[in-house]
Amino acid sequence: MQSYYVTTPIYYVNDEPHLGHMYTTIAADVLARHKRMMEHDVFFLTGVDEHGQKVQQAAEKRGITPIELADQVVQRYASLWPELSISHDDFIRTSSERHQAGVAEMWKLLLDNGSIYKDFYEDWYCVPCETYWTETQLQDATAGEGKSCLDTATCPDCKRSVEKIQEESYFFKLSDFQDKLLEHIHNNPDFIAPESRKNEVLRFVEGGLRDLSISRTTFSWGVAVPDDEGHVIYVWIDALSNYLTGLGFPDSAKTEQYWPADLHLIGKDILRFHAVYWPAMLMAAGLPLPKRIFAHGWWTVDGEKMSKSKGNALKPADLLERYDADTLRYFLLREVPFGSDGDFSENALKLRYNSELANDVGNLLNRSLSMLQKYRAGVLPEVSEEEPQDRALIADIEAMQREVDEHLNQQAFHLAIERISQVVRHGNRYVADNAPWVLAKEGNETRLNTVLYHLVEALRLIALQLSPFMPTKTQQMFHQILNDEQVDTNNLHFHEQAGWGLLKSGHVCQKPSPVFPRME
Ligand code: ME8
Repeated sequence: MQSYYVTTPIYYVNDEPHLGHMYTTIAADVLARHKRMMEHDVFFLTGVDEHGQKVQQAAEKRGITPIELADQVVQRYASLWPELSISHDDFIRTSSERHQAGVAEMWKLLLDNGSIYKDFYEDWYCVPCETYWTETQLQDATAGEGKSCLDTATCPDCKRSVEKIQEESYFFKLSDFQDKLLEHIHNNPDFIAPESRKNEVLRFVEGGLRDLSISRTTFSWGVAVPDDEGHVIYVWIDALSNYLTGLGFPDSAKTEQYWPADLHLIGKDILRFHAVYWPAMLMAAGLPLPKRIFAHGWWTVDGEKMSKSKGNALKPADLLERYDADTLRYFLLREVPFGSDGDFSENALKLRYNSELANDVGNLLNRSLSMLQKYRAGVLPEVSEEEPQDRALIADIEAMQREVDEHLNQQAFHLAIERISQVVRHGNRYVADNAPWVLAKEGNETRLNTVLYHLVEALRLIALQLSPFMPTKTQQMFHQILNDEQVDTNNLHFHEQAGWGLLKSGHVCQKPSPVFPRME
């Protein structure tokens, strides 16, 4: 069986989950579900990043210990993911014994392979980003009003204060990997996506790689450097290793089975860590590189970056009070191409829902099952002859099935949904073109049979393709179409269910009840 290993970033526990964290995790979930339906052996990993100065400071501010803070925030994630129907196979915490042991092993591998040395670090650090900055980088970045980031002592990325640090530190020989990284990126065109992000990484690497400071001595919340307890391993070295420790690295059957990862899904904010530092670490450790890294775009609210200080971060609990999980899942992946930025608006959500789900899918479901009730008492009739337009509907569905898979392999969620929507619109046109009510009036029973059958079977196959996006709503669709309370959208397989004509004549469908009621 082909394996498929997909990951999300592990989220910092300094703060509560928000819309951005939901977004990446929902995207990973859709892929995991789709691949399970393709009968791949899927491993879907998510988790939390508990270490580092930022988390330590957040805990201090609240007057609790870092692990107490981590425990609280972990609870939030643990209760949120099931509410959003997230079907992860494991949840990694960086404070766990299994993770820390794996990080220490990774360190030893890098050390044994000659990629770590001890020196002194004297430069800048941004705690919110947990990023090192050189004087030159700050000098070159503009902070506005003719000032550089060095003048204002602010981070070029997040614009918050940077601090000067001077301490003994271990370094990773990142500079050794510049050519190998460039070669890898050029030889593996699918390694970094989308294209614009790949170019960003290429420009960064071509600009020259400096060795990376990978330990700190001035705080303690992290994994201790093996045999040098005064040093804490840099939080990004610690965090990136989760993709392996989550499999039980160094010695586990799962590492053999699932590594290298098929896909790391991340936001564009953490591209450099994933597309430069992580591959270089893996090369240094002599381990295979992930097959693909996709850095998606950024959600803003009313045009502004979500942040705690602005108080505009969209909280999952508030959203879930107003909208069901499936609607949020659908909207987030439908509204904005995965690599692009998007602005979250409830108006846009309602418009999208009403036009594509209530009007198109909901309408097709309702009118088809209503007509089946009205004209055939809910019993699926026999098809005795097919016209070209019936075959065109089937051909469109079969093409959709192939194309949805292709789009998802490129993480083009919006195109996958758009392709399904095309079939839904085709279905509604088919109703209008065939006017079953006229056929009934004319007594054209043979044609009416064919039309009713095609509508219901098309709906079943539409629901099948939509199920990774909307596992609960499509479960309701299946209940009505298949008249079966037992249908489990966590356990459907294309190989068994995607063929045309699997519904048999004589099958009884339920009376329709609204799955996508209109939103006001
Ligand atoms: O960076 N729009 O954790 P983090 C879209 N611990 N996605 C967003 C977003 C937004 N406005 N805000 C956050 C870290 N995200 C590290 C990762 S991985 C080895 C360590 C999502 O809690 C997006 O996936 O800051 C982004 O990359 C991630 O949350 C950052 O989460």
